Amino acid sequence: MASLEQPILISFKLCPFVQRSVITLLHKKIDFTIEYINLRKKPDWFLEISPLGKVPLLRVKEHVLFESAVINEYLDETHGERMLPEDPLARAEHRAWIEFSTSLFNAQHQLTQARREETYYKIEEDLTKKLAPLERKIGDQGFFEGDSFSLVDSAFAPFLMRSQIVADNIGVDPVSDYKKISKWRKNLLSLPEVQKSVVKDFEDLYMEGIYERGGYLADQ
Ligand SMILES: N[C@@H](CCC(=O)N[C@@H](CS)C(=O)NCC(=O)O)C(=O)O
Repeated sequence: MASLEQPILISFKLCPFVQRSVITLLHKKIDFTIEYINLRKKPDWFLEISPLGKVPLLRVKEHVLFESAVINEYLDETHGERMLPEDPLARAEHRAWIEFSTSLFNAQHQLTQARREETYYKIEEDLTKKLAPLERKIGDQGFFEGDSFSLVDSAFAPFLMRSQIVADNIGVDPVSDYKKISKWRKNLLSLPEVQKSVVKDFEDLYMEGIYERGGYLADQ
């Protein structure tokens, strides 16, 4: 049974931002409760406590945290070994790359929605270009930096997981142009905290969403 002190993560099964926080919770081995809501029919209690009407939310005692990057930093500061560097400059750099990961989620999502061939290829080209500075920045040991899992790894893993699913099911894979990111993806997707961060039928749900949207990607 869930303890009253356990944080509660308010979630949506397909949300990459929620997934970032689940990965951090699992990596830190923090006991938590997860509660799914339907974003198409947001419950009143959720709208009352969510300033932006978005998931994830983390309920901690009488507090409600929002914004996945903030939730992750709170979890990091309060549990176990730090997942951000001690040095302020390095830490700021990690935060900047976490912010960058959001732009990849957005591009990835737009790619699944584009209807016209021309729009689709423009988004795909932009997404592929966006990966170039990341390839230059990341290390070659299967993590963002060095040989340990950081909050940056946690932030990018949902994008990398979705890119692998699309590669496996549709054969479209901008990541495959990049050697280090491909290695990073393979390593992160082999980790238990990443594998267990989504529901069991996540791949089917994600692909169903793509086919339901009926964009150009679904026809590849
Ligand atoms: N910057 C936010 C983004 C969260 C976000 O966009 N969540 C989406 C689901 S993936 C959401 O709740 N959207 C509300 C809506 O669609 O109405 C974070 O990092 O937590």
